[in-house]
Amino acid sequence: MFKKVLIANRGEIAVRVIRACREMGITSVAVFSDVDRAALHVSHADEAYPIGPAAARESYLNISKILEVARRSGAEAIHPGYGFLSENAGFARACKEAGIKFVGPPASAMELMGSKTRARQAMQAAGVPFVPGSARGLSLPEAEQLAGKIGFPVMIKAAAGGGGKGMRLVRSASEMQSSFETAQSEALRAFNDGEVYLEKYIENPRHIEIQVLADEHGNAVYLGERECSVQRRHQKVIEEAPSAGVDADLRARMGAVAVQAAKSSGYANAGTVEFLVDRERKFYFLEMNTRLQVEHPVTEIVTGLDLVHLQFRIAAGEKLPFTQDDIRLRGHALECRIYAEDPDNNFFPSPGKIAKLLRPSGPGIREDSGVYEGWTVPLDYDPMMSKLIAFAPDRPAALARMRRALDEYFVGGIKTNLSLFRRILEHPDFQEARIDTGFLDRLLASEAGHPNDNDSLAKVAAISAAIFSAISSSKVNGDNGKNGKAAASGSASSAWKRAARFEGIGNE
Ligand code: MV4
Repeated sequence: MFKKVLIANRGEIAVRVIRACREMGITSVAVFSDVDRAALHVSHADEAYPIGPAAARESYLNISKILEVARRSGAEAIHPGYGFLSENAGFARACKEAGIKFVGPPASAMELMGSKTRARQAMQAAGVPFVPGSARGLSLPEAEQLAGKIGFPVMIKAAAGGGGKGMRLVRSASEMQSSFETAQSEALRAFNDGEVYLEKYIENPRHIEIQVLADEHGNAVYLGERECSVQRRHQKVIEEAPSAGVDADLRARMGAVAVQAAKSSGYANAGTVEFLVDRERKFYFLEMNTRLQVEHPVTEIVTGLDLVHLQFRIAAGEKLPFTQDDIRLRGHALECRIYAEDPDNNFFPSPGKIAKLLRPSGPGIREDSGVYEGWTVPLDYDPMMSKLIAFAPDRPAALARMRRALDEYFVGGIKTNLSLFRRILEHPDFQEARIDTGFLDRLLASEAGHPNDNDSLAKVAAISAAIFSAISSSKVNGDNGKNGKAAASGSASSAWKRAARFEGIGNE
């Protein structure tokens, strides 16, 4: 096993990986930009080195700086986390040339999956089902002809895209030329590669992904699925495992395909195969993510495995310590991505100083956080603060735990999307797991013009509580039990009282 590892990332995922290092007896090396000097990952690590200005291009994306720190500190391996350099094949190659182990797949597999057309060709050869369309880049006349054959609506996608970047929905032949030209020029501008291809459009699919693990000796397993349909603008908001839309038979078939995708691409380490699942439960390969994903904890919980430990063991050359038959899924896990953003202002980022932070805990709760009270969330990076994970033996119990944990969660000083999760978890369609990739947009559209007023209600409650405590000699919560009314009924008024007591803590 490695003795020392550099973590080329920041925030919650850097903390997550550093924790695994500590558990495995690996010395951890953090890197930090000028605005991250006091960041949480820096204080968790055994060693920390500055790598430059706030701008990611000059720090967390600066390959030569990071390799220089690896050499200087004597790190034998680099864990890239997610985002930043995690899917950069050039970085993986540069690590190899520097004699440093990249904790991830070989650069060749990253390159293959980075090109959506090359990936489709490889998956076609491997017999993996994918959305009807082209497996290579097209000209406008070719695209028009193919669209006529498979029927509208279709999607034009950038070969170098992924994750929703460089996509265009085309509803009819008359839109084809302008959509094609826009997609092509967008792709050229964003990726320096104008190659576009075409797919049949699947209306309101579910987005379901399969976690795979492969070692460097040709063994691969799947670790079940994650339901990722609750998203906004291609940003996932809530993930869960397992998916209520996947039964044992579908799971086994998707799992076999995902393992096939990994084996046929020479994959190693942790990876995720993304699928669209239509209303008839037909599934289609979409793309493969060649990194550890944000939502990996829900898989860890239902499998009982530690994916980061396994990543290190695989990177160190070990064989997978289990076979497919050893994998058992147990219970249900949900994850909410807590962002410093304003749900009442189009989810605009809301970085700033965290004046007060009360975090949930207790049975069935895990929080993977990258922040602490008193720290200032910088505006230079993705404003995700933490991931709140709830788990229980079944989905209704996990939902109840998540709702309880959200009620315990309080962030003062900056805006967060916490109230959005309460709205989602209260929605009957979410409770019944009637979700697809259109769910959150429909929920937000139905609430447009009815702005979420939880925050103003909380202020009213806080003011009421302040007046109450000023004019009364009893404690703010002194009515609890005295007049026979328990405050734990879960009613709106008890939620206000709780909010007021939380607010009160910060102001006393
Ligand atoms: C699609 C699709 C429907 N049909 N492809 C969006 C992200 C990128 N990875 C692919 N995406 C989609 N591709 C076809 N042929 C619908 C989406 C899509 C989507 C996919 C996953 C999660 C959320 C989504 C939201 C809107 C559209």
